[in-house]
Amino acid sequence: MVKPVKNFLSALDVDNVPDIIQEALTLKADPWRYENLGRRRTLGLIFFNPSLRTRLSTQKAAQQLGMNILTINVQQDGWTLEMEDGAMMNAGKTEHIKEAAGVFAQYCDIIAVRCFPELLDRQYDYQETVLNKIIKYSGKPVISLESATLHPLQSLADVITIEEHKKVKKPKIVLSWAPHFKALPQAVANSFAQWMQYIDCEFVITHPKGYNLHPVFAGNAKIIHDQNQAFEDADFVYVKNWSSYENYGQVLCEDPSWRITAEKMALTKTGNFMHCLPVRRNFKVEDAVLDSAGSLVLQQAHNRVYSAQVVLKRILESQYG
Ligand code: SN0
Repeated sequence: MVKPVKNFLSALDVDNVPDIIQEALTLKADPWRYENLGRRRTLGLIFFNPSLRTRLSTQKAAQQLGMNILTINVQQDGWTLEMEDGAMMNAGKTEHIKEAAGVFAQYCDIIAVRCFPELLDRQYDYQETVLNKIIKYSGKPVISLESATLHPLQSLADVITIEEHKKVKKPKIVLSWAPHFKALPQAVANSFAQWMQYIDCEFVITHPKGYNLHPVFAGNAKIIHDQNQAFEDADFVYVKNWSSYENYGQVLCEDPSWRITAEKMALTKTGNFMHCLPVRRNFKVEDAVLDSAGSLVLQQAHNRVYSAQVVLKRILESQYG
C-alpha cells in the first residue's frame, strides 16, 4: 500500500523512492491507462516565475489523467500579492495571499505552484514562506513546481532517467557546480542531492569553496573540490550552477575552468551528461557535450511528464479516490 499523499514538496513526501520510479516507468509504458482517474477534477498551475518544461510536462501529465487545467502567470497576469500577515495594505500590493490562495482553492482540486527564492533573506527562503502560505490558505493538495529550496518533480524525473540508463547496480553519480554570471537558486542542486539519499549509488558533489549546500540536503555526499578528480569513472555527471548558501545568494566564483568540456567528460566512464535545462550553451557547457550521444537532457525533459503524472495519480487516488 502506498502511503496517502496530500502534498508533494520533497522526497520526504514519498514513502519508497524505488517504488515510485517503477510506477512512473509503468505509466510511461501505458500513459493513457488512467485517463478517467482525473475526470472533472481541476489542476491549477500557478507560476510566480518563468517555465517551459514544467508547465508543458505537467499539463500533459494532467491531460493523460483526464484532468482540466487552469494556469496563471501571477507576475504578468495577476494582482500584486502581499505576503505579510497583518500588513497595512495602503500602498503597493493589491491583494493578500490569504484571499488569492483561498480563491484558487474555490476553482481547483489540486494546486501546483512555482515560487523561486528571492535570494535576499536566507531564512525567508529556507522557511518556504510563500509555498507554506499557499498550502495554509488554500487547504488543497499542493505540488511544488520548484519552490525556494527544492525542485522535486525535476529530481524524480532525474532518478527515473538514471534508472533507465544505468549499466551497473550502484552507479557513481557526480553533481558538479558550473559557472554562471547570475545568482541562481540552490533548489535544483539541493533537491538532486536529497533524492540521491534514496537510491543505491555512490554520490559525489564537486564545487568551488564557499558553495556547500545546506547539510540537510547534502547528507553524507562526498565533497571533492577538484572537479577532474570527481569526474573520474563517473557513470552520470549532473551539472548545475547555484549561488552560495553560506554567503547567501552571492556569486563567489566565475572561474571558467569549471565549465563542462568534452575533455572533462572523457574522464567519466560513460560520458553521460545531465542538466535540468535551461542551460547557457558554451558559457556553462560546451556544445560538444550537449550535442554528444551521452547527453541525457532531452530524456530528462521527457521524463518530466511521468514524474508529474505519477504524483498527480497518487494524489488523485489518495485524496479523491
Ligand atoms: C532556474 C534555477 O533554479 O536555476 C530553473 C531551473 C529549472 N534556472 C534559471 O533561473 C536559469 C536562468 C538563467 O538565466 O540561466
